[in-house]
Amino acid sequence: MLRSRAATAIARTQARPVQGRLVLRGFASTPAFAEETPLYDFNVSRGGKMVPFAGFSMPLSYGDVGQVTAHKHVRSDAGLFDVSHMLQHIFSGPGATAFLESLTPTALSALPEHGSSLTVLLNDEGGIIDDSIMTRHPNGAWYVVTNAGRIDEDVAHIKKELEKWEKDHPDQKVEWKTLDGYGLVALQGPKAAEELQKLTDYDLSTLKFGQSTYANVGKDKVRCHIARGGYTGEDGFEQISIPPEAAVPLTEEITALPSVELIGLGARDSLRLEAGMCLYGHDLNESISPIEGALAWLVSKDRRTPGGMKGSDRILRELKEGPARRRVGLEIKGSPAREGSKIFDTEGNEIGVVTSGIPSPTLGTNIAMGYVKNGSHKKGTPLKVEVRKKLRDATVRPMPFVPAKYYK
Ligand SMILES: *[C@@H]1O[C@H](CO)[C@@H](O)[C@H](O)[C@H]1NC(C)=O
Ligand SMILES: *[C@@H]1O[C@H](CO)[C@@H](O)[C@H](O)[C@H]1NC(C)=O
Ligand SMILES: CC(=O)N[C@H]1CO[C@H](CO)[C@@H](O)[C@@H]1O
Repeated sequence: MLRSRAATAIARTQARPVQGRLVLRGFASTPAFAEETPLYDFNVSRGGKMVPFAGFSMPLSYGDVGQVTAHKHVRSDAGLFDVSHMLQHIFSGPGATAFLESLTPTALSALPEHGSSLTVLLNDEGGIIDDSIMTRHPNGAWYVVTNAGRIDEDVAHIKKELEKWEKDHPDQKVEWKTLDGYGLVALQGPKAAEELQKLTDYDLSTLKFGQSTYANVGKDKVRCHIARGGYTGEDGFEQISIPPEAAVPLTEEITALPSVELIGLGARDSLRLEAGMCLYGHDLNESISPIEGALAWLVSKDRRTPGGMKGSDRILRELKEGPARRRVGLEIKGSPAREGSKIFDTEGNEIGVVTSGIPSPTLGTNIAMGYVKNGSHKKGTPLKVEVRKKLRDATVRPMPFVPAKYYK
């Protein structure tokens, strides 16, 4: 059922006690963990400055191009990101839709074929184990992408849930595999569609935000899963999933397109923060619910019933009464806040913490997101943020900071 990448994650976690017992057994050896993506050599040969990220060696930037220049290129032209470190899964079989739905608060069964949704994996307390994009393929199969930094936790969780599912639903089988060795790249920016169109016969003007397709791409007509959407807030294709043998040559072809530059993780982080998107492990963690995380829109109306999703007691209560803390956007005067900067109300009471912060390359102001106490979360609320031992004036701002330009 499981191919090697997930199996490796299981092996690494097999001795981890969860609630006082060993949950994962049956893998005798612990193979070395693959920490280079299929595009590692490609990245290095293009002058990638490789840094450790979520257990992988990933490009922070390329060549001498600074983060702000790379960031602006994505907003004006198009940028290509290697995101092959993320885990790609396929779930299929008669029980696939219902099983995945049981892990999330989202009405996945209402998605049309080729439709995708951002969603979250919930723990029993309604906390977020990971965020994920789930796409319905034809024949009831699902293409799912989860975060690299959460491979151990996600794989252990899915395995445990699947064992339970198979016991309770013997007639609703689920097949689960991970796409090992596949490349995954994101092409983002206002010129992404016109550039990618040069490499495919598929009419990309028919592919809207939140939709996916299989299309033949490049001179070798490689069949790729392509999903339109964007973590940067720009139009583009957040998921171009490339079979192993074509991962490097096709990435080279896309990179050779006139407006396309390779963009590293540094600019990816500033772009997603301007777009108001969360980075798991910073803006989301297992103690945070979708309501606290300002992701209530992922909790579908027909799931909002007692027992209608994992952690429904807490999630329904927070929907009704408001959560105790809430993720907000902030604009900060004077100096950029960073993760961990404390947030105060104007009376000097500590009311929260910054989870991500940058000087915004697009806006020229200091932007951040963080969690504040219920009551201090409204747009325009004046607050204070401690940056380098000084309290700076801050204001709660709506997100995204930079308006999204999706192709709808
Ligand atoms: C989750 O994030 C919140 C906000 O940053 C933080 O206060 C809390 O300690 C984090 N919890 C865990 C388990 O990491
Ligand atoms: C949140 O604040 C509102 C008023 O702004 C209040 O009615 C509600 O009870 C509060 N909820 C919690 C959980 O503190
Ligand atoms: C320019 C550069 O650093 N190229 C390297 C790319 O990666 C391969 C294998 O990792 C090296 O052999 C090259 O020297």
